[in-house]
Amino acid sequence: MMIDFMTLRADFPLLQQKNRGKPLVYLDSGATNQKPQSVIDAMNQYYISDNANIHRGVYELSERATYQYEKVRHDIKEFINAAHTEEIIFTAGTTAGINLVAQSYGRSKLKVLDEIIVSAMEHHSNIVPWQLLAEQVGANLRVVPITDNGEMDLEAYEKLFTARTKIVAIAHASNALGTINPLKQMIQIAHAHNVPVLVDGAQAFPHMPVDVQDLDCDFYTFSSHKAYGPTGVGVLYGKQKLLEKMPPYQGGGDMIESVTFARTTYSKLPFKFEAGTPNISGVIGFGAAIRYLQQVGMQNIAVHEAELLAYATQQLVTIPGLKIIGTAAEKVGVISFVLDGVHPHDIGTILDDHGIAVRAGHHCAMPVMERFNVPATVRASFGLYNTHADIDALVSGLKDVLRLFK
Ligand code: 7TS
Repeated sequence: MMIDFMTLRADFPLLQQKNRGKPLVYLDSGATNQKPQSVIDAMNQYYISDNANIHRGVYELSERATYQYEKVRHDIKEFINAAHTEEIIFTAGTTAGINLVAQSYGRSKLKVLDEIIVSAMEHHSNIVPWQLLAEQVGANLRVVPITDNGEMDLEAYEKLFTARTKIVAIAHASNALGTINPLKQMIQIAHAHNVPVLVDGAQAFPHMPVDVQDLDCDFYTFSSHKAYGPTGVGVLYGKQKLLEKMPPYQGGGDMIESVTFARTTYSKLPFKFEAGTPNISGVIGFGAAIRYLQQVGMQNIAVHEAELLAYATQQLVTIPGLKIIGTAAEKVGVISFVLDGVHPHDIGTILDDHGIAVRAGHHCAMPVMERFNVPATVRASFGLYNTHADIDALVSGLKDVLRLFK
């Protein structure tokens, strides 16, 4: 089905506003993206008519809330093609999912001198939880280097495996470079060494179809707020046979079967990993976001954003002194760049005056900045609502930056 992306913009009420008196050009979807009306409505409707705690009330309202919450779990299972609904754990976001795996799987499996493979293009949330684990158990991190164009160095990756390697944690797509990693190949290599792989899907899930069985990843995490849903909610997918053996990460209500001071037993999956009252309205909002993504179609989104990326790249390279950081063959709609003689923060501030929202900084990927020897970059990142006009505005804003600084 052909989708007219121009008309989809009208689904996002926030995009109709001005920024510093100019029409808002929102190019920071990598940080968080805007929400369609249907997501906002679903959350409002939940509070207007269905709010109750879940999994405990015998009354109709609680049953309704529980049904809606569990339906989203089922819908996400279908959306990412997981084998079982119990493999979908609701979390607070990508960061929470990675910490869960590091502390539950990692802490129970890793011993002194064991090794964790991460890459040099990871977001801090796929580095620091592993460093914390490494400190706790006496393990070490091994880092996959990246090439000059921002791709994973696969030869080096393969050489990092030793008998001590216990887990690999890699991004599906880099938030600072845009690189889409050759996950299937990387997972096959890890599995050949009997090592499980956690995928940080934060920057891929909103942009392309994801099939966890086809990837054969062991864990896959993502955030709702980068996928047109609300903040404070996300998913950890894990293979059932791994999740079943993992100890609970947090204790509390809803994750137990019975509690006595002598002995507590835990709930079955997925509840074992969902202690306390979860973000019910957030999950329901995320469910509406998934329906929205299904209506537009992930393949359509991938094609639209690839076209935007090609157009933006072609336009930006015409700007004198502009250098794109991250020129991998396969990229999501993320362009990081620096401009000769102008600090990225100054570029961000001038663009803001033009109504353009971009991110300037290290993007929570300081090792990437170090690798490319830059203090920071400007990053334009796209969502399904972006158009050529947004990119034209960016280019015109950058020409103004040049006028002011030269
Ligand atoms: N992993 C990647 C690759 C990310 O890009 C981010 C957030 C996270 C993990 C953490 O996600 P969270 O939802 O738990 O915070 N990235 C960004 C960004 O690029 N700009 O702001 C947040």
